[in-house]
Amino acid sequence: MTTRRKFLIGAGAGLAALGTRKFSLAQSRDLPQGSGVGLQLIDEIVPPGAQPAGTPVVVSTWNHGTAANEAAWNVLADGGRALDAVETGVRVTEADPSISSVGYGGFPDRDGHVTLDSCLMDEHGNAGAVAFLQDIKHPVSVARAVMEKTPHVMLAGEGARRFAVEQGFPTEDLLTDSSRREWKKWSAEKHYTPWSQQSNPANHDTISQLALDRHGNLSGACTTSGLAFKMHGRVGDSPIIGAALYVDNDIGAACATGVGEEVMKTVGSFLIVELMRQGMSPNAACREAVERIVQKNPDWRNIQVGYLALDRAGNVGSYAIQPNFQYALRNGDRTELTNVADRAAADH
Ligand code: SD4
Repeated sequence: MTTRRKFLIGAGAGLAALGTRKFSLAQSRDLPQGSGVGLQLIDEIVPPGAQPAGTPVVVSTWNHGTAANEAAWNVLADGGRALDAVETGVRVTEADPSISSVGYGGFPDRDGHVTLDSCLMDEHGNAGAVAFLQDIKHPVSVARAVMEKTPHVMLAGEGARRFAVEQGFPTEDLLTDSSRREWKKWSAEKHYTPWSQQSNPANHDTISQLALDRHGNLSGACTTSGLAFKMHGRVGDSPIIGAALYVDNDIGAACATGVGEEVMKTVGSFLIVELMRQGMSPNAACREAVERIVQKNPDWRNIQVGYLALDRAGNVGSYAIQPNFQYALRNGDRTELTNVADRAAADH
C-alpha cells in the first residue's frame, strides 16, 4: 500500500519547491505567493482509499457525505452496482431538509424558486442529467431516468419537470420554513455574493459522490440546489458531464463542488480523469485542476472549488482552493471524514 506523503507547508511556498514530484504538468508553475493554498495537501497522497483490488469504496464531498456514504455502502456491501450505490447515497442528502445546498430545503434562487441540477454517470460511459428542475425532490433519479429511458443526456427546466411527472415522480414544494426564512432575510438586502458564500466554512455544499463496486466498476453522481440566491435561470456545473462529474471505467472518476462557473470553464472532472490517464495520481490530478483555476483568476482567494477523484484501483485524491474542504470515505474497514488542510498540517 502506498504510504509516501508530501505536504506543502506554510503560506507563500511555491509549488516548484517540490522537486521530487513524479509529474511534469504542474511542476513548472507556482501558485501565487502568499496564498492560503500553502496549507493544503499537495502531492502523491493516496493512502486513504488505497485498498486491495476488488474491495468496494465510496467517497463524497463534504461532511454530509458521511450519511450519503453509509447508504451507498449498504448497496456496495451487498455486492450491488456502483451506479445504484451513488443514486441511493445522494438521495439521502437530497431528502434532508437541514442541508441548505441540495434538494429539499436547498436555498432558492433570488426569486424564491428552488431549482435543482444533477447528473450521474455509469461504468459504461452512459450519462444522464437534469438542469433547472423544479418541484421534484430527487433530481438524481430523474437524471437516471433521462439516461435510461430517453435517447438524450440532459433535460432542463419545464421539459425536465414534465418528464419527471410522466415518470411518476411526485411534485412538491421544496422550500422549507427555514429556507424561506433565509431567503426573506437575504431579500431584505439583496446583496448578491455567490462567490464568498462558497468560501464560508459553515456552508455545506453540493454533494458529489464516487463509488467503486465489488466488480471493479465505477460510477458517480452529483446533485445540488446550486449557489444560494443565484440569478433565476442560472445553471452551474453540477449537471454538466465533464465539469462536475466524469467517469471512465478504465481509468477513474472525478467530481467537483464549489463555484460551478470555474469548474465549467476548465472542464475540471474530465481534466482530472485525463490527467490520471496520463499517469498522475488522483491527488496530483486534482491539484493540477485546481491550479488551472487559480492561475487564471486574480480573485482566486474568494473562490472555492474542491475536487475529489477515485481511480479504478480504489486510490483517492482530493484538492481544493480554500482550506475548508472535506471529503467523506467509507470502505469495508472504516468510515472517515478528511479535512484536507488539517490532514496536511498534521502530517507535515
Ligand atoms: C454550483 N457547484 O451550482 C455548484 C454549487 C456547489 O458547493 O457546489 N456548491 O455551482
